[in-house]
This record gives sequence, C-alpha cells and structure tokens, in this order.
Amino acid sequence: MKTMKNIDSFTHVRGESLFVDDLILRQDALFGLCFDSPKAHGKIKSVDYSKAEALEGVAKIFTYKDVLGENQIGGIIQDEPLWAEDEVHFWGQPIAFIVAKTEAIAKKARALITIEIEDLPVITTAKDAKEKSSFINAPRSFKLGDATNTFLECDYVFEGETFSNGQEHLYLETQGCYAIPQENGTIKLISSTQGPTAVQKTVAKVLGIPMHKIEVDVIRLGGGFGGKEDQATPWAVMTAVAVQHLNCPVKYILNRHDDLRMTGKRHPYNSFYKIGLTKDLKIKAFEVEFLQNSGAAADLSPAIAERTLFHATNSYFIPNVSSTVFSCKTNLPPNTAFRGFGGPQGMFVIESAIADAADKIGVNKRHIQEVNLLAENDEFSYGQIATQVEAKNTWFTAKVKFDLEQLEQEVISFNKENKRHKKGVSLMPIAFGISFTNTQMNHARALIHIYQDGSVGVSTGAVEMGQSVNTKMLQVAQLVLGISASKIKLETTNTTRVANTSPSAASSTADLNGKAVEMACNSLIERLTKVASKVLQCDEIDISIDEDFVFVGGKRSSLSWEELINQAMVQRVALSENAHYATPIIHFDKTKEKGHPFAYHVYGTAITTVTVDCLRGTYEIDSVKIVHDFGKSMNLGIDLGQVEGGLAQGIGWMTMEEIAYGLDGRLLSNALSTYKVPDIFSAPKTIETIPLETEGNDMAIKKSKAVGEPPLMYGIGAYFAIQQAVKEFNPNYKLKFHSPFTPEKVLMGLYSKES
Ligand code: LUZ
Ligand code: MOS
Repeated sequence: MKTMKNIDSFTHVRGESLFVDDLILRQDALFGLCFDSPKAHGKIKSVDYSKAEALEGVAKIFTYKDVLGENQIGGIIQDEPLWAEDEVHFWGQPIAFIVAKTEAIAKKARALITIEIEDLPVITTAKDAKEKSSFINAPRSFKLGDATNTFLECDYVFEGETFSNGQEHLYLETQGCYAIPQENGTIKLISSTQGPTAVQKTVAKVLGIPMHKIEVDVIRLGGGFGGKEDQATPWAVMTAVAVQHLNCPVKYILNRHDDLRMTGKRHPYNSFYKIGLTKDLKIKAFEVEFLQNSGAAADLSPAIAERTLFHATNSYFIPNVSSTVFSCKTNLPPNTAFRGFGGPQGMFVIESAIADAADKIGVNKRHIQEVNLLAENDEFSYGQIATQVEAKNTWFTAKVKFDLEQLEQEVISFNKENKRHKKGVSLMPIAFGISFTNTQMNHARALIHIYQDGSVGVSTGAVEMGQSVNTKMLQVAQLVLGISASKIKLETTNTTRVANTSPSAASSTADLNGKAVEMACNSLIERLTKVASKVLQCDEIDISIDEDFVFVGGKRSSLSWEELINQAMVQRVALSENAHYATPIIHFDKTKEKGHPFAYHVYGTAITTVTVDCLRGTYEIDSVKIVHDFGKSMNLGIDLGQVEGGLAQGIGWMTMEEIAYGLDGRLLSNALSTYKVPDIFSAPKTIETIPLETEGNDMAIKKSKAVGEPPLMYGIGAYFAIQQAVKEFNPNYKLKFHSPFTPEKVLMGLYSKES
C-alpha cells in the first residue's frame, strides 16, 4: 500500500526545515538566559546581581519585581511563580532572567551572580511526601462494585508494591522562544510549544495585557512528547517580559544541560496493589493506591493523575475496583505530560499485579491476562461501557498470526539447551482512551482560504511536532476538496488565525483538527457546487469534484478547479471558511467520578521476546510482534512510524532510562553520559506490526484511529519478558516491580538468593 510521505520529509533531509533556532534575527535582538536555584528547597536570604549587571553587554536582569501583571504561570492550579520570590522549591527553579547582547555574555553574567539560601528540608520521593502529608491537591478515587468485600470471597489474594521511574522527553529541539516587539505594545512570539494558546494566555496574564496583544506562531517542533504541552510556556513568558521592558527582540533557547535540569519529566509513581482471583483465574477485585511524584507545583499533575485512574485496569474487565491517586508534592521540578500521560504508569501496576499472582499461583502470566480481557459492554471503573472492543480480537489474532505456540516451544527448548543465556516471552495488551479526559478541552478549529488561483491554505490549531499531523490535515483537505496535494499548503499554527486552541496532545490532534478541516472543506464544496451548477447548467446533486475537475453524473466535465474558483470570484462567492468541531457524546461528572469521557478506545497486543545474558545481566530484545487496531488507517506509513517510535520510547522507559536525583534534590542523570536512552543497538532486532482490520470509529478522523500514545505501552511487555528470563535462570528470584529493569537490576535478580 502506497501512502503519502510526511510533507516535511524533503525539507527535513535537506536541513531546510525551520525551527525557532533557525530564524534570522532582527539586528537589535538580544539573548536571554535563566539564573536558576542551586538548591532544592530553601529561603532566599539574598541575591547579588551587581557584578553581573555591571558586565559590559548585559541589558537587564529580570526578576519577579519586573512583572507588571501576575507572577503566576500555573495552568490547572495557580501555584507556580514564573520567577521565585522569597523561597525556592526545586533545584533548577528560575529566579532571574539575564538579557544580554550575546549568549556568551549572558553566560558570563550568570556565573557572577551570588545567592544565599537558607536550607529547608528536601522531599524527593512520593512516599516521603505522603508521610509528611505534602500534596498538590485532594486525592481522587474511582470505584466499581465492592472490592473490599469481594476479596473475602476470592481464592487467591496478593498484595505488593511497584515503582516506575520518570522519563526525560529528550526532544531533539530543546525548549525555546523568539519574541519580537510589534506596534503599540503588541508582541509576536515564535515558540516551540504544543500549546500556542497556553503561551498566549500566560504571557498576557504575566504582562498584564489583553490576549489580543500577543500573537503566538509555531512553525514546527523538533519533538514534544508532552514536554512542551505546558512547559514551553515559562521561557516564552520570560522573553515576552523582557520585550515589554526593553522593546527589542529577545531570543532564548535552552542548552541541553539547562533543559535537563530545569524541566519536569514523566512522573515517577510508587504504587500499592491488592488483587483477588478465583480458582479459574478470573480477577474479581483490584485495589490500588498510586503515589504520583508530582514535583514542586501542580503543572498538569492533576490531569495526569486522573488518566492513571482511567487506565488502572488496562484492557481487562474487573468487576470490583477501588483506585486512589495522591499527587504528592516534592522538591523536584514539576513533573509533566509525557506520551501516555499517566496511563502507562497505571498499566504497569495492573501488569505487575498479574505477574505477581501468576508467579505465586504457578501459571504463565498470559493465562491470567487472557481470561480477563475486556469484552463488549463491559463496564470500566469510571462508568463508560466498552463498545467496539478489540481486546480479544488483537490478542487472539496476535497468538495465531505470530504462531505463539511455536514461539513458546522455541523458547522452552532454547532455555533447556542454554545455561548462560535465557529467553523470556511476554504478551502485552493495551486499551487506551481517546479524548482529553477534561471534556471541555475536546474542540478544534480550522480556517481555510481558497486563493483566486485555486491554491489552498489550511490553518488549524494542530501543532506539527514530527508526528505528521500536517500531512494528515492535507490528506483530509485533499479528500474532501477533490484536488491534488500540490494545490494545498499547511500554514503555521498561529493564534491570530486559529484561536483558543487546546494543546496538540492526548493523541487527539488529528481527530479534532481533522474534523474541523473536514467540516470547513464540506462547506466550501457546498458553495462551489452551486457555482458549478450555474456554470454547467445542471443539478447540484449531480456535481462532484475530483482530480482537479468538476464531474457531472460521474463524468468529467471541461470545468477545471481553477476555472471553477475563477467563476466563484466572478459570482462573488466566499472562498474562505472557518469551522469549529467539538467531540459529541463525551461527558464526565467529577462529583460522581462516572461518565463517558472517551470518544473511543484503541486496542492492541504485543508479543515481546528477549534474551538475557546471565553472566553479564545484559539483554537484547529479540523481537516485538504487534497486532494494532488502527481502525481504517488513513496513512499506514505514518501510523506504523508512530507504533515503532512509541514502542522504542516505552522500552526505553521500562528498561534503561534511569532518572536519578540526589537526596539534596539535584538531578544526577543530568547529561546523556549519565542518562541512557534507547539507541539502534537496544532497539528490538525485529518489529512486526500487523494492522487489525476493523470498522474504525466515526469519531476518528476518516475512521483512522488515534495512534500517538497507545503504542508506547507495548514497551511494558519488555519488562515482563526480561523478568521471565531472569526467573528461568534463577528460580529463587523473587519478582520485583521496580522499573527500569536495568542490567544492574537484572544481574542482582539473576544471583539473588532470597525467596
Ligand atoms: N493532556 C491533557 C493530555 O491535558 N489531557 C489529557 O487527557 C491528555 N491525555 C494524554 C496526553 N495529554
Ligand atoms: Mo501529550 S502527553 O502532550 O499528548
């Protein structure tokens, strides 16, 4: 099947694609740099800027005292100052912003600033925070049935603890913004953000001016992964404050070290579970407490905590569920959105509980998984009734198409014949809910201009960040308008063309913005059909547009697209259209914690095979074989790319990416020499993805299901495949659920004697 290439691929490979750092600057542009806290928690006794300010080439050093509006950037909860005032709450917290003639001068100036901080106690773990009742907000709980009493009737009940670590986004393009003064106090910002409106709104608030004075333009991002959903904002606001005072352009691009130190990451979670099963391996009750390590401010933590609860039972039906999440306030940088948004953290716990139960009962984990898979009309713990469920379909298709029986036989004989190397296999089903869990965020707009020569410009609220959303938007416009791709251009994402956007996030960007494009194009076609019927003297009903021509009764007429547009101009017909789409059906009642928050779910199953070197503790991922529910994919090339990229990121999170903070709250894994990310050598030797042919869903754009986040969770399979291999070698190994499963931990597991 031939699919359209990412429309950016040509400029990408030629190095011609523009990012913030590529822009030609105005001659009077200055450069910004953050001065951030060298302590994780304390009272600021004094800061001496005098030497830095005296340095030749330093224009000004900004602090909270220079804020004319509010010194507040918190999105969900107003608990985060742009610049620290009298206390600091995490290592790397912005305190001041140096603006100078060159980046080098700004850097020199930063080294001349001295600060005195009186230490306060530092909390780095969620457990510690909970003990000290240090929370971001009140806990949330979902309930279905009666877990407490059901445990009494279960044949097996197991309890345990899990930990999953954070994860660095490592977008190739670091955070940054270029802000340019316009007339009358207006500022234009070119920002690397997933949320142009979030930037616009927060800049307006901090500067104390209306939103219409702020224009945010986004060309594209060199990756976001959630890291630029909320946390692209502070840097943009800092440059804007500087522009407000200095009236000349200011650019700030974080270097990698500063970016790693100052920005939040995926939330580490400490969790406690209790799982109850009957003799026939049916899970009857599940109780879970999630401790989310939120960091020093709310950021998106409450929303991420909520999604953890939504995915606490993954793709299983459990009739009695009691789940609670605490957003624990610690002295780390505020943790934030990361592909999956708390969902992966939730799924890791139920998979751990099942692995624990299987080990103790003495069955293969997959037997428990298989008999508990979600079926049509099952109820999720939050009240949504599952429909168009593909859990069993993907599971059994994977088993058959990839010949699981044969694969398992090979592993058994390999393990019999080999002492030093052991193999493990795991199955990982996924079910991921599509929609922002906050119902009111599920909307988007598109603005389409047909120019008088017949060429078309498409603006939406979607931000291109390498996920190819622009290519999909172009495909939608092309399909509805019936013209060739070369006639359509995707414009930058700009708040003056498309306003009040939700961030490009939640795997929903193509669905929401694509539906708006579809609606706008349909309106244009309606008008153009009237024009064509006048010109060709025929019924509107017989008219269609395809291949750049008007068709009448299915037959190509002599009226070309260009001539049709020319005639529309002559008849003074509007050639621009703006459309608004809001996802129907979805709703959620937070007072009851029940509703129907998701437009639909995406399903899939991955079979992961690994080989562990039992002398060294190292391992290789032999293969990952996936059956994935794309619905009716509108671009299989792009969608397969999302599956493979998500998988690699998930495997990295589960096996090697180890965020480490000192007890003093300092980031120890602060460079790529101390933070291992997946590379070509750690990638699975083979990845096979079979698209499951399904009906798709009407709320998915062109029935092509959302694909951004769900595949990340296939990576969880790697953890359990490695665990199985370790157990093969060391029957005394007591299962631990503490990710990432680094070679060090594997080695300890291989030779541990506890049991
Ligand atoms: N962002 C958000 C997200 O604000 N709400 C969500 O539900 C979500 N889900 C996934 C990723 N980002
Ligand atoms: Mo996201 S985790 O910005 O969809």
